[in-house]
This record gives sequence, structure tokens and C-alpha cells, in this order.
Amino acid sequence: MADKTNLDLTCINTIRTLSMDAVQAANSGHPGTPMALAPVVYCLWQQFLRFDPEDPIWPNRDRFILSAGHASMLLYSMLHLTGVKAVSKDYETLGEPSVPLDAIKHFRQLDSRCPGHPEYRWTSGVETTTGPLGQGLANSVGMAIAGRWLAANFNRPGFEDLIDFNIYALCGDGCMMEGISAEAASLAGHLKLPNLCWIYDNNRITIEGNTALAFSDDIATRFIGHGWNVTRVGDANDLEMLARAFRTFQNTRDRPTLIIVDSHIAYGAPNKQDTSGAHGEPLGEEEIRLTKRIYGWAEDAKFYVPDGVYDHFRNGISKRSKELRDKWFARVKEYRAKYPEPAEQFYRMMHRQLPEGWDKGLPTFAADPKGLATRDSSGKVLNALAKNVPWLIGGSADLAPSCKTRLTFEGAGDFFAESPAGRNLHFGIREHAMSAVLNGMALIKVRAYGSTFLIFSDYARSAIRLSSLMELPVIYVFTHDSIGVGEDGPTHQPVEQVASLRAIPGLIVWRPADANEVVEAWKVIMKQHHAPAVLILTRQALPTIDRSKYGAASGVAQGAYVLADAPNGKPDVLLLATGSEVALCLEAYERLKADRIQARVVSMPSWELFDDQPPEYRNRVLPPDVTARVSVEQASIFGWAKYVGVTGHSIGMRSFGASAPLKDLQKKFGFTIEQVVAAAKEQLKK
Ligand SMILES: Cc1ncc(C[n+]2csc(CCOP(=O)(O)OP(=O)(O)O)c2C)c(N)n1
Ligand SMILES: [Mg+2]
Repeated sequence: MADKTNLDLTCINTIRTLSMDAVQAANSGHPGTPMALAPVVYCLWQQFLRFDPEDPIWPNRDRFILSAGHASMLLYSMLHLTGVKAVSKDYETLGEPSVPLDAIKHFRQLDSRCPGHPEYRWTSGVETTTGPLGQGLANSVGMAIAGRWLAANFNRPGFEDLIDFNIYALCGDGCMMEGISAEAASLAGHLKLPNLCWIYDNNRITIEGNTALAFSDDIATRFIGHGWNVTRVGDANDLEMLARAFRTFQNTRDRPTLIIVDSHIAYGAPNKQDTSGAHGEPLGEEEIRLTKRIYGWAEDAKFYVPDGVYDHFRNGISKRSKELRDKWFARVKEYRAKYPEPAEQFYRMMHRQLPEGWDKGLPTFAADPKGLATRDSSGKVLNALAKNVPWLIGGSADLAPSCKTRLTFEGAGDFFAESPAGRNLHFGIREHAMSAVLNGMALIKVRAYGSTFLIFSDYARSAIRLSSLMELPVIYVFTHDSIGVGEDGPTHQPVEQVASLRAIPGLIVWRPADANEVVEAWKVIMKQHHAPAVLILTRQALPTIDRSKYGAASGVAQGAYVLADAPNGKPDVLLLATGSEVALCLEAYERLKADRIQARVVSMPSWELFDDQPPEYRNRVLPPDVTARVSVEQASIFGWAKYVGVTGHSIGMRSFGASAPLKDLQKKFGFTIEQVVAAAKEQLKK
């Protein structure tokens, strides 16, 4: 493709016009950037990307991420023109196309495979959900990390190329302005990820107008500072220079590469090119006609794919990649014969299965009034699990010693540029990028976890939300979960974080009450392959509950369970709690019992799992006729009304915390046995 042949241009203009027509038909969307970047993506896919449209989940494929997700029609046009096949949720390739022309005609309409922004698990060939700017870039770093880790762990002599895929991410000014791109680029540069290539669309346009309004970074200098290789293409239409830039990336084996491409948004549109007006609204029928005329296109044809275009892609990306893909599977056969054990591990990992014996050797904790912090019990469980599940890997945003997420057993190792087989990652103080990196790692199908203090989950929130939207089984370990942090004070004491995480659809939020609940929670989490989990853990010690006296910790699997009951099984008042407040409720329960009051304590480590139980179970645990109810949680009371009802009472936080020893805070904010007992008695007066 050294020469820009007519067929090249026809293909490029097909991408452009499909995008223009789809946005016009939807009467919403972003036409300008697909028009500008069509040659960039065309060159990359047709000549370089190792991606077989017939098998879009081939594990060693290169990944292409459209971090500028608003330009979704660019990706949909490619998925359509290259004939990418649909894949079921069970990883079976279906015969039908992922993006038929009809889906493009229904861009942005209900149930179309072409939603407004690309959505993973909805449209095959979409490698990650993008739209919130910068996320895709950080995802790409996670994918590149996982690629390096897989290569280091699974490649063998004679099979050095078993895993050697590259990650390409396309971004714009918005991605570059977002802080997450700096976090992600900094981490990628530090880790010297050679399998990572970002393409920056330097069109100098965002929604409000020219980037001169708000952005004057010298991007090249910034990335050189991050330790990247930086190269430039002065004209997005120059296929030769683009190809040269991609070759530069492929030949750069000691660091990531940034390709800065100067482009013209809405290239070819006589009145809209280089204007922000082409960013996020249809060009208009007349402008489309004029633009098509300039392209030498049939002015009135809509969704037109000229003869030869499909064939050209079939003979290009498809043929080239199918050969690579078939060769790879043949090699895997040889690999399996020679190295059956890692081959089996690889297969299970790629299908999100667990290895045999994944739960062997998990600790159990004896009753102990002094007990231990749930961060400590979790650290023990994580280490036991990680010994059994070789691809359970992760790290912390500089808080592993506090969050207890370090893998300490022999051979766990650290993931560094020079030791990419290690299992302890160091994300640095970059919570947002860490979380999006975890998403990227999970997309490559390692089981990824990351930790920080619960208070800083706010920094990570937009990536956590995407874990959930993508149904990725990322595990977030958030410790220092309440005013229990004590003297660190209100800046470090989470109040509204638990409620706000519970508000994210599909996210499983856990707040276990003791060490054995931690074990049971981890067991459930490990078996959930399509839901992210947040484990909310204490810094302070919690008693290990005497299970011979109270309910079994296995009740955790139902999300909530009866821990202590009225002697006759017919309680007059319910005490509901999570985490550190469960032990408090047990003490209140004993006091009430001494006063001959029939109370029940319900531990509710996961609201989401409980809400998923059949109504019979829920009504058994929370009998509808018992309306005297008290909830106790050292967090915002937001949401508890769902369980205590309009007449119930919630002991919780209604303000920020304060800096003081924990005992003083508990008194100040009402987390005492006396307060719980008093609230229960008050409820019984109703
Ligand atoms: C985190 C985030 N903030 C804001 C937006 C809304 N938004 C979508 S596109 C865009 C402008 C992006 O400009 P640029 O990346 O240069 O894209 P171009 O217009 O050049 O395609 C904005 C602000 C978003 N999608 N994500
Ligand atoms: Mg721009």
C-alpha cells in the first residue's frame, strides 16, 4: 500500500460517508472525527492490526481501542466493512455479522449494535466500552500490562511468540486533557511497555472550539518526559507516513510509542472542516451532498459501499490475519502437547473459569473476642487464593502495606519492566488509572484486583462504574472503611462512599463483619465471572464471631442472614448491620435478651446479593410483620430506609466525621451499645 491507490481512497471514503450518513440518519452523533481519522484507522487495520474478523476473540489478537468513543461510527464502519463476526456471551463465534449495514442505519437507536458509544459485550469487536474520555487510554495500559504478564508466564522456549499481541489506542484532545491520561501514560512509561501504541488525533478542536481556549500542552515533550517514544505524522491523509509511524512503533521494543497525527476534523466538508460544529452534530443534508461531491462520491447515495470495498478488506486485514490466527492455533496444539499444564491454565483463564482446587487451604478463624481487622483476614485469604489461582494478580495505589493486598508467598514476585512475570503490581498513587488499568487487565482475562483506602474510591469511581457496565470481574479492595479510621480525621473517613458504591448497578458491594465472613465473601467473589466486587474492610480489629453460638458464616452467600435470633424464632425487633457494627449489634442483642426483649440480628454484608434472593428467603430473614427495626452502619444512612421502612430507625452518619480516637468518635456519633439498645426499645414502643 505504499502508493495511495484509488481503492485505498475508495475504502477510506466509504468509512467517511458511512459515518456521515449514520449520524445524519440518527440526527445525532459525531461525524467529524471519523471523517478525519478514516485513513489512520484504515492504514492500521488493513496493514498492521493482527485481528481476524472471523474470530474476533482470538486470544493473541492485537487490540484496537477507540478511546475517543464519541467517534464510534469510525469503529462501527470498520467492524462492518471488515465483516467482523458476532460472538455469543459464551465465547462462541456465530455465523452472523457483528455490525450488519442495518445496524449502522439504526445507529443510536434502541437495540442497535451501534449504540452512541462503543459498548463491550454488546458489539463483538468492541474491545472495551469508551466514551468517558481517557478511560480507553488507561484500559490500554492494563491490556499491555496483562500482555506482558501473559508472555512472561506462558511463553516457553520455542514458543516465544505464543503471546505477543500489541495494543493500539486512538485518542483526541479530550483524552489528553483528562488527568487519567497523564496517570496512565506515566505508569506505562515507567513500565516501559513496548506493546503499547497511542495515536493522538491532534485536530486542535473540542466542543467549545479551538483547543487554544484551554489547552497548550506540548504533548510531544510531555510524553518524552513520561519516557515514551514520540513520532509525528503531519497529515492524517498520508498513508505512507502513517505506515512508517506504525513501523516505528513495531521496531521500538524498549518503551511505549505515541504517534501524534495532525488532522482536519470533518475533512473535506467545505463549510464545516476544522470547526467545532463538526464535532458533535450531523453535517446536514446539504453539507453532506457538497462533501460527497468533493470526495467524488455519488451525491445522493446513502450508506453506499462501492464494489470492491468488502473484497479489498477481505484480501487485506482478513487474509493476513486469518493466516496468523490459524498458525497460532496450530502452534497452540503443539504447545499443549509439550506443556499441558500451562496450556490448561491458559484455556481456563481465557474462559473465565477457575482452576481445580482454587479454594483449597483457605483459612478458617476461631472465635476470638479480640479478633483481627478485616483487612488482615482478607490479606490472608487473598494470599491463600492467589497460591491456587496463578492468574489472580493485582496491586495497590501505594497502599499495599495498609490494605494488606501484597502477595507474600514465595515466587509471587513484583511486576516491573524488567520482571514482567511478577504478580504484585505497583500502580503508584494513581487510583483513577489503577481502576481503569484493572478493567484493561480483566479484558485480557487475568483476574485483577486493586486496593486503596475507601475514601479514595471517589478518585476511581468512573472506572469502577465501567467495570460494572462492562460486567468485568474486577476486585476492588477498599480498606479504612469508616470513622473507624480514627485520628486521621474527616478527610480520611468515608461517609457517603458505601452508599454511592451501592448505587452503581451491577456492582457487588461487600462489608463483611468478621474474618469468617471475609472468607465466605471471597469465595463468592471468585465464582462471579461477570460482576465486579468491592470489598470494604476495616483498619481496626473486629471480634471473630463465635459461630457455635451464632449463625454460620456461610449465610454470607445470600447477602444477608440471621446471625442471632429470638429464642422462639419470632423476633419483636430487628437489628440490621454490616461490617464493624455487627459485633456491636450482637452486644446490644445480649443486653436486650437479658431484658427479655426478643431481638434478631441480621448481618447484611451484601445488599445486592440479598436483593437477588427469592422473596421467601428475604421475608424469612426480614419478616414483613416485624416493623420495629434498627439499622447500624458507620456510614451515611442513605439507602437504609429500604430495609428499616418508614417507621424504622437508622443509626449512621449524618455529617462528616472528626479527628479523634475511635472510642470517642463512636460515642460522639452514637455507635454504642446503649444507643442501639435505646433505639430498639424506642422502636418497640411504636
Ligand atoms: C470525561 C468526559 N468529559 C466530557 C465528555 C464530553 N465530551 C465528549 S467529546 C468532547 C470533546 C472532545 O474533544 P476531542 O477529544 O478533541 O475530540 P474531537 O472533537 O477532536 O473528536 C467532550 C467534552 C466526555 N465524553 N467524557
Ligand atoms: Mg480534538
